Amino acid sequence: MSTSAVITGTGLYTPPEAISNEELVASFNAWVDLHNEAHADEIANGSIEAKTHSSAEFIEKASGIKSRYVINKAGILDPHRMVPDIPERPNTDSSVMCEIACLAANQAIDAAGITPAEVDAVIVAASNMQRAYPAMAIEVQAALGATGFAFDMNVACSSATFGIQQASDAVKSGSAQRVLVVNPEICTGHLNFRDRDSHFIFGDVATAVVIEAGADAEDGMGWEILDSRMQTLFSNNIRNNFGFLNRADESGIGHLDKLFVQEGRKVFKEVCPAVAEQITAQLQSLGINANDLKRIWLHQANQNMNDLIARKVFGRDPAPEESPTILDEYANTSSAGSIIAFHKHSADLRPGELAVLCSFGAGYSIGSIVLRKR
Ligand code: CO8
Repeated sequence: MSTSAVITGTGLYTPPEAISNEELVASFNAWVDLHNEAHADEIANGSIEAKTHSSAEFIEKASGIKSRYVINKAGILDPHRMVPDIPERPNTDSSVMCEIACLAANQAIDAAGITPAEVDAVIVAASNMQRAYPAMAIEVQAALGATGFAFDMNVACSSATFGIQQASDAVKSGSAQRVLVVNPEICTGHLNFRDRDSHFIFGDVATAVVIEAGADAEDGMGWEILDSRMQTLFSNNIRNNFGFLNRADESGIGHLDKLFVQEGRKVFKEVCPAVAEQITAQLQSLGINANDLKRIWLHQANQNMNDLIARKVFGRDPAPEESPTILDEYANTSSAGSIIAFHKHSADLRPGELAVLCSFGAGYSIGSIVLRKR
């Protein structure tokens, strides 16, 4: 593995519809009132507990989220439905996940200054795949007109950074020359909009990056991948039991564990120190001082988490531009979050400047990539 790997292009697809905290809370509270009215007798005799209203102020204070983009707004906000309304398509049409993946991917391919046919590997790396098979990546490969091979992978929120490492290894070993890693995240499909603790957390988006062998990348273009570190630590604190075996036990069908469930406080406490330690150890082993970093693009799950991690890494309060936030506008978009921050807040870096791209989440999984602007 002598050649280097370079990120030469990024892309971002943002759905046209957005839901503010206020809109989301109004719909949630309307559902709570309907629910409590329908169960007034059981609530009065103590057999069930009344549901409690949500609050836009709580959401912004606890998470930093103000709004989120979604594939379908009306279905989510309808208090009688609270699920996105995304009609199934015939197998002869592009699937919705493939469609948004291609919208991000084509931008990344254009930014890299290559043609789709020059891409010889496609990795769809995301938390929420639309179906079991054929792989989403193979549908994306065909829709783009890419060549070579394609596969899906899922490491929840760390799917993008783990995918970039796979791509980097592929170009370094020569198994591919130009790899597209694409992260279509339709998180609202697996979010329980009737759960007060988590109904505000996620949004929908797609991101993409192109990784090329250094020898193929135009001089002065893109970001050299100096180092990548991946770590996984098993935890049940972020879990979703949806899967093909659900039908083998009818008693569990429709239960809430088939959607996103988390112990948010535990995640916060356990993941923040592990992320800061990983980045710090990585920088030390590369002989890089944290203050030589121009930027860290962190996973976008919670503003308080990011503030804490950035403070631990830099050993001081970083300036807002050193650790950019997109969470306020996009909410948590799982694997896409750090890539959105990278895509939107990287154009001002100059050749030679150093930065870290880092994700963390379910698994637990932590991926950190040190980049140098070419
Ligand atoms: N409105 C008003 N009050 C509320 C609400 C609400 N919506 N929700 C909770 N409260 C109340 C609680 O009842 C509690 O009240 P009390 O103190 O009286 O008991 C109080 O607020 C505090 O509750 P919490 O302790 O739960 O609140 P926190 O301050 O911990 O904030 C967070 C909750 C925001 C969830 C926070 O814990 C957090 O962000 N933790 C980290 C989560 C994280 O990073 N998770 C990563 C998950 S993403 C991932 O890995 C990808 C998974 C795959 C994608 C799936 C797509 C669907």
